[in-house]
Amino acid sequence: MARPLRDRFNHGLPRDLRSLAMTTGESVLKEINFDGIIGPSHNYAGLSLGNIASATHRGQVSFPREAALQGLAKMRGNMARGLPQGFLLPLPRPNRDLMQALALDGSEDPALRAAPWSASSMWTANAATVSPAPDTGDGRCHLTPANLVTMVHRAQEWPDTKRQLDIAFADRQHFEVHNAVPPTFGDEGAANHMRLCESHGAPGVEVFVYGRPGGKFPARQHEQASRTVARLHGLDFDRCVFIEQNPEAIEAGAFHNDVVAVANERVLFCHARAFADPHGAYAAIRDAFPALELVEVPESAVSLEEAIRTYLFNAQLVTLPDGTMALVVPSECRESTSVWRFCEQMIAGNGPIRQVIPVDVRQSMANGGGPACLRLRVVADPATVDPRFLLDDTKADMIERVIASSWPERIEPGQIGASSDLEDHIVTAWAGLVHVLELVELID
Ligand code: SUG
Repeated sequence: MARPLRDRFNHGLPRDLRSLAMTTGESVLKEINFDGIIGPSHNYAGLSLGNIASATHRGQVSFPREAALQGLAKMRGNMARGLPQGFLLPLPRPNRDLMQALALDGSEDPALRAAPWSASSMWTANAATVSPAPDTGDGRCHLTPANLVTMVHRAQEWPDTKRQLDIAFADRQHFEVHNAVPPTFGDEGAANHMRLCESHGAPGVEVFVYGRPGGKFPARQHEQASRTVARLHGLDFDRCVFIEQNPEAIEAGAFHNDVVAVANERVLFCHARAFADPHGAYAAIRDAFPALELVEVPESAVSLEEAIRTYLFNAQLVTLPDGTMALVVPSECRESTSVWRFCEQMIAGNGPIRQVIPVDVRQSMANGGGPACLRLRVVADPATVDPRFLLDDTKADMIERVIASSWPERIEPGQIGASSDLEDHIVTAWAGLVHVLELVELID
């Protein structure tokens, strides 16, 4: 007879003992941000319905080299702040398998033709959902790539993303990498997942935020996808919270929860209109995690529309080595009167967020991706991760040289899906990066 599911997960250190071990201060688990290196095919094809930035910039000229250098500068900034930094590589584009699967012959809608060229894997917050070892039944860190089924240009990502996760987190003593959940249930990964904990290495409460379909724009995260991920990861359901995103927020352009909320350790920083039933959501989170420190931004201080336009909440809320918290926001926040006023008042008060740091990721922002979209958080011992995916200054210099010398400077909308010169350029640039990073197993 098959053992009960819970037993099969319980071959690691029991959760209460793990909790004790974590409080001895010997935890080597750290939050590592894995940023997506922005790929050489970065373009504005306007593929994401419900993503206002993507729709607004549709048809504009893109600047892949500048985009990738902006992303790298953000990584360097966080490294300089003493934060562990990793990266994932762009996925190979154009994707010939998808071109074939869509039977592209030139007669199709240009948006469909652009899908195999998309550089959307840069937004690694959508690469996977990650449950760190202290939260899981078997005491290993579990990762489930997101199926991203709602958008065809994103649905192609997960098998290639998994290929990288399988290499980066190959150490089966410490990691488990699952397949994506079945495509019936849309899953957008960490963009709809938050974690509250006393410290990154301590057991956490995982918060899954789903949308309900039926509105003007697609609700991309299905509740059953969230629940499936929680079961796959062997989470304790008493330490999970499932809450509904506010349909008004989705209608206003918050196609992912991380556009209206972000959490770090004890802190949840969110807009008052982020959740369908905010008071019910806060109560449920507090019930599971009584130490919650809520920083809620009222509509009167920053409207939902302005929060979405500036991506105030699509920020990296990080714990600095001195134990204080900083919010790494898009530079658009600095330029908004209401948002910046709120930030200044927040810092002047005695709340948990002590610094607000603007960063320029405008090329990504124009497609709806802020600082938080560009990173996947993995709590792990860096020594257990394949070092080829971890960044240091020397490697950052190497990556920068490849980008500066081989990424296309600009892409005109008409070139996407049409120019064989551009295709050669993109393929060669990508292969150059893969070689420099000694990850040739990613080449077919
Ligand atoms: O899925 N944009 C992405 C942005 C993802 C942001 N991620 C998070 N919030 N975590 C998306 O909508 C634009 C593609 C285009 O128009 O070419 C795009 O896919």
